[in-house]
Amino acid sequence: MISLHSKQFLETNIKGFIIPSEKVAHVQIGNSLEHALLVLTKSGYSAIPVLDTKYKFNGLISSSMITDSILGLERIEFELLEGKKVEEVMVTNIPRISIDAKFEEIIELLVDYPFLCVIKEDGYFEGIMTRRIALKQLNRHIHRLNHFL
Ligand code: 4BW
Repeated sequence: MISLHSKQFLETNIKGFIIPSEKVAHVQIGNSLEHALLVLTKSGYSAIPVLDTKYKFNGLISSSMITDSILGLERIEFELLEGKKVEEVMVTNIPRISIDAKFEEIIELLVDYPFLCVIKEDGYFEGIMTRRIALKQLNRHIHRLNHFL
């Protein structure tokens, strides 16, 4: 009985649980690092997605990637922020998931990544699946299982 319920949970589609693109703080590839740092600081998130002008997903950028890129020998060279672009600093080698993904796949990935970007086949950005949402659902599932014990 318990294993049947766990299987059902792991096979649940993530569709109803993602944060949709319009609610996700993001920057665009052509933006300056100064703008990106402003968005990161104002939103309060440590890393956010990078999109192109057509809202296709390109990568991720974080505050630490930005500071690292302007780190001089003796000081942080803040004057470089305006001239550098997001695309020079962002990372692209990160997992992407589809809207058809199931909890089984994403829980494994969320061990290493705080959030996963949900991308359509044509590259358009659909939203993110966060560690918080996944843990919340897992917690609900564990508490439901307790009723069977
Ligand atoms: O502004 C915030 N609002 C709320 N409600 N929670 C926040 C906020 N900032 C941080 N948190 C909490 C969340 O629980 O701290 C965790 C770590 O944040 P992070 O990574 O290091 O900025 C948050 O965990 P989470 O909800 O599982 O989110 C995991 C990561 O997903 C965040 C951030 O990089 C990204 N993220 C989440 N919501 C986002 C977002 N990026 C852009 N736009 C969003 N709406």
